[in-house]
Amino acid sequence: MTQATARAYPNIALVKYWGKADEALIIPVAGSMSMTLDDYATTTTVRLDDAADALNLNGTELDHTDSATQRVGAFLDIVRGLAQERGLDTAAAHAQVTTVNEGPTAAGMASSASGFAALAQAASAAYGLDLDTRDLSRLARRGSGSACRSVINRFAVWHAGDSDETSYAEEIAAPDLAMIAVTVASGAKKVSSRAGMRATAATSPFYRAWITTTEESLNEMVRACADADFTRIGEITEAHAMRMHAVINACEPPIRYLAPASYQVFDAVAELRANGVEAYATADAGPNVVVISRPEDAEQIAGALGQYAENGEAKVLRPGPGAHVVNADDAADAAGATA
Ligand code: 2P0
Repeated sequence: MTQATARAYPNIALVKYWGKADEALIIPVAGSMSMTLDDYATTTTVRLDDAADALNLNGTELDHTDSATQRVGAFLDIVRGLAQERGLDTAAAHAQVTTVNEGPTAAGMASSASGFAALAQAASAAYGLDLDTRDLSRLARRGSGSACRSVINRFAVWHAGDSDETSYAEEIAAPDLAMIAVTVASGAKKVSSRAGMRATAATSPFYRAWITTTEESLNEMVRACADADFTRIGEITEAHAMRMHAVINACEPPIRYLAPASYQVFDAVAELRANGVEAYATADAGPNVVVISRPEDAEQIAGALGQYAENGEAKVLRPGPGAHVVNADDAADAAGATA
């Protein structure tokens, strides 16, 4: 029986993905840029067998009618399609998928990114596809857009492209950074990113401006990374995050992901800057805030921001590896650690 295990980490975007040009292929309206994290891993095993597709998530066997099982099944259909194109005899096989998330699921810590990056890597290996990094990124994108960036080591730019072939992420050089995660609420968010993006495209009057400014922000961000200009990277990151929340807030009916506690963290970060500590804040489709800093300032910033975290502690994160196959012993260790 063929099986493979892979691990991937979430990523946090400095220039965000928010809006699709093609819903079916998950082609975004603009490019984005992110850092892959070194913690909150997803470890996924795909084992081919003759029974129906099945999903075990964090130790719970999900029903085949569960939306997560169906989304994984639809993704496996894409993998089987690739296997068929290559004439592989695995093309008809179903798969048992076992996945363990070490981070909070659906709380803005990008579990769908690490999840589909790990699944793309494990499934492509189990089905015998030998994909290079670009093709693996394209495949992960079909599961969840941001997953194409979690395939990539350290820092990734997702080129929006205009087709399945041209929409993928690749590594870019950037100065060494730290991220400080301030988890103000770990519960699941009320509006999924997917639904929020659709509502924004359909009802936000600022959507056109969002698309244009995102492309501009990405170009500027790529330049700032090439120049290793931390200050500019930070300024673009924070302004761009506020613009994303602004375009989302302007929906009808309004959508609001940030909570009062989130704004307290943005204020505390501004105060740190006023006191000479360079830090900049961003937030995804949820209330949690992630702060970027130079590595040497991270512990001090985490100390200052811990009081805003639900559990009293802000967590320092560093650039991590892209999706990769792991051996069975490592996988058992990961499962044991969360059991
Ligand atoms: C990002 N987010 O760039 C942005 C910022 C959330 C806010 O990518 O519909 O879960 O599966 O393609 O990848 C979340 O979007 O959405 C996301 P789908 P996904 O990180």
